[in-house]
Amino acid sequence: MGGSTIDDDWEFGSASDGVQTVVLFGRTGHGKSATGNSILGRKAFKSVASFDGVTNTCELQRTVLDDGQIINVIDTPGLFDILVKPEFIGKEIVRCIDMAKDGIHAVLVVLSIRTRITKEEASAIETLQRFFGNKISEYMIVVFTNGDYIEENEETFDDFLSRSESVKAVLEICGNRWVLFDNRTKDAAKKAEQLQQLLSLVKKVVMKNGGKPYSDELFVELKNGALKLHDEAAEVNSFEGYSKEEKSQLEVQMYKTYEEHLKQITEMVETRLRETTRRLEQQLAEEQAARLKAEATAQQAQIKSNDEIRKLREHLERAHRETEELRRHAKHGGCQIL
Ligand SMILES: Nc1nc2c(ncn2[C@@H]2O[C@H](COP(=O)(O)OP(=O)(O)OP(=O)(O)O)[C@@H](O)[C@H]2O)c(=O)[nH]1
Ligand SMILES: [Mg+2]
Repeated sequence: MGGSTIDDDWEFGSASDGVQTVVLFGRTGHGKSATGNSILGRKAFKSVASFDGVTNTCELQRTVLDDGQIINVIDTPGLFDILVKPEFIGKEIVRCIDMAKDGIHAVLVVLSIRTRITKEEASAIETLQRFFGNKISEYMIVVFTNGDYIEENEETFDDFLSRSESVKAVLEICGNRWVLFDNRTKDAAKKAEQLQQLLSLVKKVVMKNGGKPYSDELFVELKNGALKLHDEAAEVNSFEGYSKEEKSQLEVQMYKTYEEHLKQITEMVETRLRETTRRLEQQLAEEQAARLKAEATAQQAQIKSNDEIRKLREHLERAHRETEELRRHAKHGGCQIL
């Protein structure tokens, strides 16, 4: 995993307590990096209009809020985009977990309201939920970007919501926590207000989860591996009677073992990813089959009811003809039928 060795600025133990980590998640071009920059209050992440993905790898930036709260913001590439290879996703997930270290306090699901939100967007979020388990939903907040679009088009946010079943599905997964963001605004008051809204949602999520960030065995494995490397490096440095060459050989060996450990975790992630995708595809196929079956049944019922209507109509026409016949007979026979 490129560059994923132990960082010099990694704070162990209590030093990292109190730091909150938020991860930006979403498909390419929805405004993850721009939202990250809005949170940081500076242009730290590259954010431009492009047909291709702009962010190629996970990146961490840090900010200190007015109240002293330290926030780590992790920007990610468009994971779970249709054409992205599982090996790439696997590596980036490991990189992201490695950066988050103690866990994730909030997952910011970024969705642009300028883009049509389709089943693909919803299924990317569902894949994330399946991959990490339902617990991750409790950390999710939807950040709708391009808030300026609503103003330009004199729409209400409810109009936008009512147009898409997929958005409703995403909101449901994310516990209906959402905020509307305009990453292009120059209005300082608006900037401050929307950021405040987002931060108070993050605070709510943190409180609801008892201050415990999201973490699972992957986080633990990665952290343990890195801690081991850190301790071993310190130990080797303290060795007396070893030459510089001997120490550097030991270090090379340590890093090799650590890289091996990372490789194993990446493989674990890839396996879990493949299994998640397989299950999701199977579920979608089952849903599709059930839908087709229901449609066929409804069609048959329609044919049956059309058939019955036709029979009824024939029956009525026959009755009508017989009445006419009787009427004619009665007329010729001198009786009167009303
Ligand atoms: N008008 C407007 N444009 C926005 C807003 N947010 C993002 N954009 C623009 O949308 C484009 C894509 O934004 P990015 O931040 O690069 O999107 P991303 O999700 O990081 O994309 P990738 O890195 O490719 O995955 C850029 O041109 C941004 O300036 C917004 O709120 N309003
Ligand atoms: Mg980006």
